[in-house]
Amino acid sequence: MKKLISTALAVSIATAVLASFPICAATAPLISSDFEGSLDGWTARGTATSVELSSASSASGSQCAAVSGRTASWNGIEHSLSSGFEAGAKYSITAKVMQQAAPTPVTFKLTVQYTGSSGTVYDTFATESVISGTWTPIGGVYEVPSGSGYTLYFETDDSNCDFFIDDVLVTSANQVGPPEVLKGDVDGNGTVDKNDAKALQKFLLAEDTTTELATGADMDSDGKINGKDLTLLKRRLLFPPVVTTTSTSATTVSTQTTGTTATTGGISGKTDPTEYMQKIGAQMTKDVPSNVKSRNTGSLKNVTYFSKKATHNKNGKVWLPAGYSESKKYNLMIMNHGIFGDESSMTSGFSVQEMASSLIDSGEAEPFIIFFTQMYTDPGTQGSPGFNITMDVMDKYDDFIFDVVESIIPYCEENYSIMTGREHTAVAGFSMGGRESLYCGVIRPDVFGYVCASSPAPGIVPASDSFLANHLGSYNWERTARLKDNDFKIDKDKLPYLIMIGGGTNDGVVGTFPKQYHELFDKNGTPNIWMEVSGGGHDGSVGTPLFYNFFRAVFKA
Ligand code: FER
Repeated sequence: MKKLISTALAVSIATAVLASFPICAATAPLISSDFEGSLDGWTARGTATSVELSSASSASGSQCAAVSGRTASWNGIEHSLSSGFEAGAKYSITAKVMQQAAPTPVTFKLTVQYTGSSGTVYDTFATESVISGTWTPIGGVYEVPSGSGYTLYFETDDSNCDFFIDDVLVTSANQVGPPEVLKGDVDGNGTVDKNDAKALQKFLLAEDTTTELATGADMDSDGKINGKDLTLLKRRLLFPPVVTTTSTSATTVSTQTTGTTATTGGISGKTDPTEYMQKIGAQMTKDVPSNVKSRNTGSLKNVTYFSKKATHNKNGKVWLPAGYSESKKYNLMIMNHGIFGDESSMTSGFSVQEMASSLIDSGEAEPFIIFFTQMYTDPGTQGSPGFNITMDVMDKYDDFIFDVVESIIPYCEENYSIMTGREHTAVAGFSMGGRESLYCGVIRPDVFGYVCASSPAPGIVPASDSFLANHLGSYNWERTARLKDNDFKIDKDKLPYLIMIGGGTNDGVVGTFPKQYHELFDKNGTPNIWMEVSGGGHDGSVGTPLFYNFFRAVFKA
């Protein structure tokens, strides 16, 4: 009862607070398609293309629109923007897209076709890289250029893959008079972050009704502040809108009758990865000379970077080899920890810095710097999640793939003297960090040329083991794993130069899962090196010899 009263009180106060800011009346969306009942005016673009409602997947509800049979990248799904779409006005256009057909990321494009003064214009205003199996938000604010016959459509960059769309929303984004409303900015400080959610929650629980809320608290623009706004704000923090710049100069394309043929644009390499892995595989050793592990001559320091995916700062540690100098250029190694670990976890127990020091100082390894990560990537959590085994937590570990590509590597490029490109970028890790390293290698071979997984944990492909089953009971593994077995097939022209996996015969945590990853690569014809340590457990007994071999071979193909 107390809670009911306080909520009612909070709402009435909230309404009073908002009354001091005139909020423009919310206008009905131009398009709001959830594909639960009908295609809602969406049709196929391209003669061979087919569009239908599907319950194979959905971003919300139980259905989406499925697009198949595309024979060119511009084929897709379209909707006319005939009524209410006015030149000079701004519209927010958002949607979710998903593809399961391409193992490597596909760039999706949101484009408006219209007739301008000099002919047909294809104006792409939002692009998003979409990895297999993940519903991904796409969209932005579009300022309508002068013209006529506007049509909105979804296409891709260089792929003809089948795809799904869901939750398309086109609404007016015009600001009517001051103040400018930043949705979700509850505390009015010009940014949207977890403090806004905290402030709104406090307000709704009537813990703090003295602080004025900014108009951004009214997420759904209904003139009221209630639990719905909090839910929407939490969603907004989980799925930040894609930041796109409204195109000022649209590209005029003279013809699109044949479309663009898919060019994979092969990754240039020095040595053939299959040959390189054969060569290195033959030289593998489990004996690490003790002097190689004896001292660390480099330096380690704490760093903080802004994670776009987590929408807050995250910590890392950077190791620089002895004599590091801005006048030289270094390779970059990303080093990932085990579950519930952090950026300190891999700095002991595996002799990582010691072996890197010794091998770089002696010239046996190409010089590299190491970025020790804290993988957990969650807008709602600072640092590691602590011991908490849920599928949502596993999902936030998998979101590391965005963090490393969008934020960690650019941070290293800005702050250290490193060489860029897959030839100079490696990803390695232990257990959960091995799992994420494999995920990065399989999905982003364009970014990571060298991949090493020590005792990798299960779960990138459907798997159930006692560790998780004990905590979660029965679970729909098929639905939650991000990849399918055949995603372990990597195009010949994109193969990493090294995929090294290690496992111990006495590992009581991940059991034979490491070997299963190796077999999955083999089954898909993807070259890889497997090292089994007899009697090895879930620790450095596998990691140390594996990294020793990896460090000697990395960046040398
Ligand atoms: C699992 C077993 C082990 C799992 C993760 C781990 C995601 C990770 C262990 C570690 O990082 O040490 O089933 O599921």
